[in-house]
Amino acid sequence: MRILVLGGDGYLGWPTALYLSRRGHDVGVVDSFARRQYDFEMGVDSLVPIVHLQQRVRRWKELSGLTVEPFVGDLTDAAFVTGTLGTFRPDAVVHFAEQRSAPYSMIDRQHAVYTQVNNVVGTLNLLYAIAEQDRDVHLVKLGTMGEYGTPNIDIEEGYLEITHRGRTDVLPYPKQPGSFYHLSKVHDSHNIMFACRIWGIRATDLNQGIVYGHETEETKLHPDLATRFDYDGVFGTVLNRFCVQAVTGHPLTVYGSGGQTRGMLNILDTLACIELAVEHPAERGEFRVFNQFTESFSVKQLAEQVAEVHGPGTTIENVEDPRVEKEEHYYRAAHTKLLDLGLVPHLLTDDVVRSLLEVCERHRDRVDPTAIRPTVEWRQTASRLATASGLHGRGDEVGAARS
Ligand code: NAD
Ligand code: USQ
Repeated sequence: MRILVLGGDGYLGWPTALYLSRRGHDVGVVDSFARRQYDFEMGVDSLVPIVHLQQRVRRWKELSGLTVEPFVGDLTDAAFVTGTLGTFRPDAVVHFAEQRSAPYSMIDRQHAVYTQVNNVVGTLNLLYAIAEQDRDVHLVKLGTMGEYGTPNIDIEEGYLEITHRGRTDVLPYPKQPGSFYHLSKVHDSHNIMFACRIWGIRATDLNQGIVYGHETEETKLHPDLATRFDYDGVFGTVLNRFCVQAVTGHPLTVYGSGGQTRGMLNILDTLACIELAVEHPAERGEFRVFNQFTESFSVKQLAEQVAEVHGPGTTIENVEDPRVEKEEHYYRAAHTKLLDLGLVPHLLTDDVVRSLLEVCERHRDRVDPTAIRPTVEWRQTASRLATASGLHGRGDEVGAARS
């Protein structure tokens, strides 16, 4: 198949591109390098050094003999999206290309607006390009388990059968997202569902849980093929952060009581899920939703496992939760559809934690200890809201999203 990976310079997009390329697909990658700019803005860097996209692509060709075609541009630029689809003519588009940090979206008004413009407009441009050019292109879109929030009932895969005043229907599952970033994914889901209905597009929304891990079969082949690894208080995700904290002797920063429970998956399973979704496309006009995670853990459980594997001297600190979220809650979410398609999960064993700790140990000299603590507060005071957070620089949000 011809597969276009949007966000192909990112943490998940790059390993996905290599994985699909190695399996015989013709792969193109699209990226604006927005993620690298957030690093400059925040003054942080990937724990594992990453080379630029052109070098990655050259190294992959040299080692595998396979070509991954790069397209540099921004999805909020409609002409670029239309032109790229027209040139590459994909069978499937895997869409990772969004601003994906909840804390980044909560810094201030500018960052919230930037996040929603970047994500929602980028996806809308893509929907229009597919509708105009080839409605058989299968859109595989990365959503998030955080779209559902933490309701006091079981979470289903996208839809819920409801009986109300004697009548029954199957309706989109109610959404209670916890940040302006997570809200952008909800808005995307609605737009994609609507496009499927009116234009007959085929789409799969992958409501992915939190990804951990770093190395894949392909990225391990050469340091130039490594993907990024974020550990800072804005972009680092919880388990990856705890591992960096453990190796640098920093207390593991459990927010609040640590009862927040989330679906998680190994980066290797992200790749497998994308492959399964692409190889089993949605029907024409179908808006299909898969919950993409393999296990659920509370934040406290994750910290305890890391502390136990890393050994004596590792401490856990209950930091006041900078977010507004339930610290203790019911959590049971369905995730059978990808298993039914053949997913064989890689579970979070102590060996997996050990291998993550090894990656962190190898690069510990690159850790900036000042980047570890959380800096973004959901409950901002009125005065702080008025003056914003001091982290300026995105200027006119729409302009920034397009530049
Ligand atoms: P990432 O930030 O490392 O990668 C996203 C890439 O998209 C970056 O390279 C960025 O430059 C690019 N991008 C952003 N906006 C763009 C635009 N307008 N035009 C072109 N390129 C653009 O993020 P990631 O961790 O690889 O996540 C990829 C996707 O998966 C995101 O949509 C995210 O919401 C979703 N997701 C991630 C996780 C996780 O734990 N990492 C979990 C669930 C869902
Ligand atoms: N947390 C801590 N300590 C930390 C960091 C986080 O206790 O040092 C807690 C948070 O309060 C939260 C949970 O861990 O309750 C998860 O936080 P996270 O930063 O690991 O993940 P999140 O903000 O939810 O976002 C990440 C990705 C996002 C993706 C989402 C999947 O950045 O792109 O959509 O995971 S999900 O959580 O299912 O919505």
